[in-house]
Amino acid sequence: MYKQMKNVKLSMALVLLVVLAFYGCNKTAEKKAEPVTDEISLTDAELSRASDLYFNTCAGCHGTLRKGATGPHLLPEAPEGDAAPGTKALGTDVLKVFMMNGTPGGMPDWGKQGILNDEEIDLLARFLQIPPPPIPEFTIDDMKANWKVIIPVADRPTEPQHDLNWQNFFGVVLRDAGQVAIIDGDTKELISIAETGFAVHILRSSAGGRYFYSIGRDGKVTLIDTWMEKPSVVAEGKASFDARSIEVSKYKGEKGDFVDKYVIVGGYTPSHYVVMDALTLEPLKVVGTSGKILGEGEYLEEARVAAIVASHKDPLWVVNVKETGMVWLIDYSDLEKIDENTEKIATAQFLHDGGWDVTGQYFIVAANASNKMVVIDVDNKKLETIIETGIKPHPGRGANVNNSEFGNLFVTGHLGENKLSFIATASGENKWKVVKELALPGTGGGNLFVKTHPNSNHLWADRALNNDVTLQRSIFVIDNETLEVIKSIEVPEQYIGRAVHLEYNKAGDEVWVSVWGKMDKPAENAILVYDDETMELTNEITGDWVITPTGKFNVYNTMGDIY
Ligand code: DHE
Repeated sequence: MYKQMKNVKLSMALVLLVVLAFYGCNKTAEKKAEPVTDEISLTDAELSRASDLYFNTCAGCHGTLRKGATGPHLLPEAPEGDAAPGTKALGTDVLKVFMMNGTPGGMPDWGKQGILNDEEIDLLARFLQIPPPPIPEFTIDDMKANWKVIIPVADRPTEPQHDLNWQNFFGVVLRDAGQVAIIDGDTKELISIAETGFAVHILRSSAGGRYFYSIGRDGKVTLIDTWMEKPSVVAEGKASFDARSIEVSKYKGEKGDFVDKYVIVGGYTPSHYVVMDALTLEPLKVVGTSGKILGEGEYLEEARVAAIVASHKDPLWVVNVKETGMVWLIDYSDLEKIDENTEKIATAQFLHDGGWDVTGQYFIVAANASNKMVVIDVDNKKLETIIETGIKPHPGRGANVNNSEFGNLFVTGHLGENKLSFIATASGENKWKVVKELALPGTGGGNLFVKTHPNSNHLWADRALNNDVTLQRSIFVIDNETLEVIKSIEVPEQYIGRAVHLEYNKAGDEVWVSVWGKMDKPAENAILVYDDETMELTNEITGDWVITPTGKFNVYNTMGDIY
């Protein structure tokens, strides 16, 4: 059972649908049905297969334990007070209809899309009517068994082994290839390709910038040394079966020097965080994140770790626990006391992604299924405010726009509606007010990421999850002064895929965009570079190796949290 948690292999189409499901599911059930009385039983082989299918297609939205997150619960009996009926009350036929046709609430039509066949739908419909299997353990011993130092610290170079401008390197996730490409931002040449975990989700840079850390959906962590003549993986480990976030320790000051001492990995399954040695990835500490909703409600075993950021001013990580809606401020200065030195702040449920305001005092994070943005005053370790912005905010790490009328603004887009919200962060009467809402051209939401740079007058936005094929392939440039769209750009027609994720170069005069196409058609995938001022396409990075590019991370901007 759950063998695929250890070796997940999803097709890109499947994952796109998981994403659509995650962001589109409705927490209330749409249909009622006659109860079924037949006893459901599955053979061991069926149970194992159904668990894998569920993990790949449903868990992101409904949770591994099926208690519901963005989507409704999928438990045999409805929990008390929950509007959605139990799956036994819905019965096999109705569940099959949902999986075949989807729902208006955003559930994908898995069957019609050909992602699940009739037999798989039937198996899943029966599986959903029996209690969910427990989440298997993944202990520190399992982590140690998966830990490997490939090049010991003593054997690594003490200075860069190339003359390249490594602070302007880009690490680009080649998602379905399970690789990360290191590209020279000056020449746009490929420098090396590192083998990483399955479906790498994000990269983060070490505080000094030398290393890239990657985290895969399979919980695999890799450490890439950009100082090597050919940047390569120097250590690897595994933190969980399923993960999305990773960050280093960045603090140096009176309380000690923790720069690049520790790395923290957030687990989706099981729900925990893991602290590792930042230079070797040796697992040092595991702390479970299960807990009560907002600190006092129902106890949830499945309380997944979403975004993590590191303070530059204190030995602190900000860890967002999705289902419980608790933001944990973790003081890592004494690993023995890390749990007791953690401040847990109740905010809003379904925390997802976010970033720093420009001062580094506030961390602003989406509680996406609650349609809220949560602001944490990290300096003073307290909840600052919660702002209603729109349907399913999705800032990525957000963008810090400087505007002469409103001062500093933090920007988030929304998945569920066509809106960018500009939130004033500077002191004054507008502080934490949405001072501008901007609709992008065309209808529907689907914006995933926004980005700007201190040296730029522009904000760039994608529309990767819009239903319209033209909008999916388009990016939009907004003037930071007028806060209006000044250009819509469709990627060249030979590239067939979604235009996703934006990243500036170190100087802030170029913007890189991925065209996330099919895995078996590299010629339709590309990394495109636009001049920020003229908004013209200047470079097309292509090749057999450009397979499903998604996130891109410039060393300088990532180490400095510049966005
Ligand atoms: Fe992401 C960030 C979770 C789907 C690309 N994604 C994040 C973060 C979380 C998250 C918690 C914040 C990490 C941090 O800052 O520490 N993402 C999830 C999901 O649970 C979800 C919805 C479904 C899933 O099963 O994974 C999901 N994400 C996607 C995608 O489909 C994307 C577009 C492509 C992919 O890799 O699968 C995608 N997510 C990204 C990227 C970032 C990210 C590029 C980092 C943005 C940045 O600029 O830092």
